[in-house]
Amino acid sequence: MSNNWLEATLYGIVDLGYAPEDRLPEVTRALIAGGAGIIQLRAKDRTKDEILAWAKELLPICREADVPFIVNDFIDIAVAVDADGVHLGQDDGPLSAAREQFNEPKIVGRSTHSPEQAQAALAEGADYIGFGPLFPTPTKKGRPGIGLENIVGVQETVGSKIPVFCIGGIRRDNLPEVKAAGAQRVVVVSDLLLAEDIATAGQAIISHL
Ligand code: TZP
Ligand code: MG
Repeated sequence: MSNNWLEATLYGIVDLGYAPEDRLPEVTRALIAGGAGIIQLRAKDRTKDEILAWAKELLPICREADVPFIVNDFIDIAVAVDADGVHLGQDDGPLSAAREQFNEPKIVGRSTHSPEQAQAALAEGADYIGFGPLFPTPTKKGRPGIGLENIVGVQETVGSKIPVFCIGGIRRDNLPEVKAAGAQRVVVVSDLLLAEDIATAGQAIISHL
């Protein structure tokens, strides 16, 4: 795996809440064509057998494009398919536990919801963080929006060391506001996955960052 992903400005999530399960390969290809420099498989409330099967299906597509393939939540699935990494939330245990289960260096990312959590993730050795949700979003139910005011600070401190991907309620129509607030990299889930043409929408997002 190359380190090109460190330059990624768009992080694509293949989220089973939006992507039809019989179209995951084409959705993944479209996200990559749209410029996503890193891809995550996220499937809440699905069985591990299903997620394992989807991971096996999507990994080669990402490999061929030299785009890292990250599994959300499940270290064991990431290890089983030899994914490029895992993404863990605040309640998903220490990052070191994930690293120990991989027998080679892999990407370990962390969701953060405050500047303090962002700093803690950096100190804990995260390879990148997600920072948000900036706005309330149905994709992450029950979490308040954290607003735009801390982006600059987190970007300057944590973002000078590891990639900081702003996330949560970001759409093509509010991207100028998010960028003006200091965001340099974004994760866009629903607006991209529900777009008529995912690849074109992705390119539009990148060109406005
Ligand atoms: N973590 C924080 S917000 C979020 C996740 C996974 C969901 C982002 O989805 P959307 O549809 O782009 O708001
Ligand atoms: Mg999680």
